[in-house]
Amino acid sequence: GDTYDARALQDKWQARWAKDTPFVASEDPADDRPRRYVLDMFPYPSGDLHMGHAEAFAIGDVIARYRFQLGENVLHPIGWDSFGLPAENAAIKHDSHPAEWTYANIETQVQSFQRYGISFDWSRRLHTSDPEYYRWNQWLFLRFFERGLAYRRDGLVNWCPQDQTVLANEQVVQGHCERCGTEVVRRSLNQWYFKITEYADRLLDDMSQLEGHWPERVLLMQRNWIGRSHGADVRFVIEGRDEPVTVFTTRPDTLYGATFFVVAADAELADELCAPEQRAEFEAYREQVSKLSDIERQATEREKTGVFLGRYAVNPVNGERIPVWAADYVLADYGHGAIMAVPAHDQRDLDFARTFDLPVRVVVETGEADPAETGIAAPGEGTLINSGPIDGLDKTEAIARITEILAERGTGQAAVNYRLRDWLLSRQRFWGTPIPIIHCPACGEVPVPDDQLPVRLPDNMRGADLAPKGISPLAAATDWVNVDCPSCGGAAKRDTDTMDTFVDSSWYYLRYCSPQNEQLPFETDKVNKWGPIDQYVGGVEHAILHLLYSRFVTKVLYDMGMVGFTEPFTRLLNQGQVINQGKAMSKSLGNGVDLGAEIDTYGVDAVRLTVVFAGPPEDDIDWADVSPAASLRFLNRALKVMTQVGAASAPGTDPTDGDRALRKVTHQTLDKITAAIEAQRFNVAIARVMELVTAARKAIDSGPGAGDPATREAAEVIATTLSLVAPYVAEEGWERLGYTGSVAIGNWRTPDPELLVQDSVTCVVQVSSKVRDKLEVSPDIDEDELERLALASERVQSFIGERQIRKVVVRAPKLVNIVVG
Ligand code: ANZ
Ligand code: ZN
Repeated sequence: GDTYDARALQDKWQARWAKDTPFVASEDPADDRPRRYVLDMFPYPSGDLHMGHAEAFAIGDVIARYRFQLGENVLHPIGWDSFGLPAENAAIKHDSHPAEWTYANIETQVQSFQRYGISFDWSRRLHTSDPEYYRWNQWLFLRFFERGLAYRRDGLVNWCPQDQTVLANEQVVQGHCERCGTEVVRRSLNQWYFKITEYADRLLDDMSQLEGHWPERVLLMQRNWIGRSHGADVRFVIEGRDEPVTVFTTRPDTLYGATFFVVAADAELADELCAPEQRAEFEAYREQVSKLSDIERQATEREKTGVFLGRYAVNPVNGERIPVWAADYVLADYGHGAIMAVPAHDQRDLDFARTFDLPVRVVVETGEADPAETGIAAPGEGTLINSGPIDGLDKTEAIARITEILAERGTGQAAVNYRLRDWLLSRQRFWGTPIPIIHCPACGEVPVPDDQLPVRLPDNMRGADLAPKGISPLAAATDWVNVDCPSCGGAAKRDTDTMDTFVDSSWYYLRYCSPQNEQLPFETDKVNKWGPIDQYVGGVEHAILHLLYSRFVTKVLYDMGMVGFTEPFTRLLNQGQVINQGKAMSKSLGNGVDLGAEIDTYGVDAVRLTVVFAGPPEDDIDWADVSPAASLRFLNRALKVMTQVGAASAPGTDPTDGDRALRKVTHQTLDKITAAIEAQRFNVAIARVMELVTAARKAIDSGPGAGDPATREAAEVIATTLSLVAPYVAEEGWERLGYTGSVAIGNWRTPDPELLVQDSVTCVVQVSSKVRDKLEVSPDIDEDELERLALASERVQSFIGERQIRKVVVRAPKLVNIVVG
């Protein structure tokens, strides 16, 4: 019928692109086109591509294709984040090897991406589960190890009882496993860590480079995650103990208001400080606490619990004895695991004081009612009282002064604290990168020598061999585990844990610059030519984990002299989600939309156009509100215009002879499209292309006609601009317009400034509401300029005469009314 055959176009142009590879980035040193690195967060091969991919990659492709159109040397690579639990769980279920599921899914996604027409440089494809890739995770681990940035220690870790593995803090979402939703418990284990805390300040401070280029909420989430607080460390003597105990406080000004002292119930210190007569009560309490998550412990609405430890601490500023308690609202691994409690000015301390009938002393006059009576603490600003040498000072002055006093007496000093913890790396699972360390009874932790990398995963394990056992499945692979120590040659064992897969994704963007290199993870000169990444596109779910780890690893590599920049991603775009009927798509709701089915019905271009046209890229798309059928009708109109123009004229006709009115529409529309693309308002750009198609249609039907050079010019601009979202229709239209090469490369037009000048409009000038003059002005004239012109008119002046001007009403560009009286 009247509709083009989407599938036929797709097959035709896919074959052409596969042959011509128009999107391969050039490494030729003589190529002096500006380089541009556009990157989409690489996918996990969980199955076929879904609507979420359709949106993210369509948006990234608009950005990449625009750069190709500008004639830049664009790097737009693709790879797969292919280690991880789902593959392993599938292998256990189907008695197979995780590689089978993984690589089959990758092939499916490759096919779908090719059909979807994304402008990838396929020659740089990588998979993190390939030994050729993961050997470099091991190599990096060893460099971190040499620099003291990878270390092993015992620690309380987050343990997912379902997945039978530890989780990084970043993978625990409100007390639950990020992957499976099971409630996370705490376990003490000996594990590997990356020392990200050493980079906390730089991770915070370098955010100034990202301000304005990254979504504000992502920067805020990172800032909160790192959680830098300024305050003081204060040392309290504990009666009967030689060593004083240090507390961290953000409010040293409230030191005179400390009425008790609290130690985290699960800290070793609590156990040590507990007096014999309190032991039974304490141990029962500690047992109860061990069952709670951090989130539960810190929930403000929870009734406060705790036990008196039978001991006293001495306040260093006034010598006052205050009781020492153990409680769960103080966390063992924050600050020093102990606090001075100031119930008048801290709500958690006040709740505790009221539960256990402890004194409340106001030391900052804030103008609030007495916290002891209202139960509401007064954390605000005010003047110090009941505080000896700092009485009368305001909060900021008092903090400075008391910190000085503490320092003079040697009982404290200014301190900074972070919420950020070191990155827990070890995973007790199979499908990941083996940690390249050998444990030798004589030599300790011995790095696997670089020339023995990669430490490959054993390939004879499958199905039930991989079932979670609480220790890594690799521990059972005795042939693999038992090795000679590289240092002394004695019997030794490999580390059996694998790395968190966030290691894989923390540097993959560097590997794309030299993906086949067998000597190095990446080549510094190539990385510095392409990097940092100009535009990164991906979901906001990675706001902390992946982006924080990538920033950290980049900084370490910078310190090693391996990359020349400190931030990997110059600009970040978080696309919204695709939802349906106002809700996230899910099996249980039955509101899933299948990408393959949409493409079969409407074709790739209509689906891509629909997701990009739906709204600004950051917004969610409700599939119930959009119409791929309307997109298809539009594309059909656009192709028809290009087809008719192609039949009526040939490339190379001089447009200056064409219809001037249409030329102005074309150039002004192109100008608006370019501005909208630069501002990442892709939906607006498409709306403008639609207007241009309408204008061209009119020109063919009732204007200068299909053969007019201006109509051809309009049709060519339709092809080039449409190529960012509807590559198949654009290529086909371009060909029908008489061109032989691809429309996609270097065909963006620059609007002619002469054609951007708007025609004039008539402005009526009134004097006290009577029309006295008419002016020809530009339609975008501003109000001041228009008022000046009106008052400068001799006719107008003669009507004003000697009378006084009361008021000038300006309605640019059409009306000025000068009220005189
Ligand atoms: C006395 C005080 C008085 C405090 C006051 C606050 C207000 P951020 O901003 O999160 O760093 N704190 C210190 N270590 C803690 C731990 N391990 N577990 C729970 N709470 C802890 O908060 C620092 C404040 O949190 C510290 O300042 C301390 O309470 C508490 F009017 O000290 B404050
Ligand atoms: Zn040894």
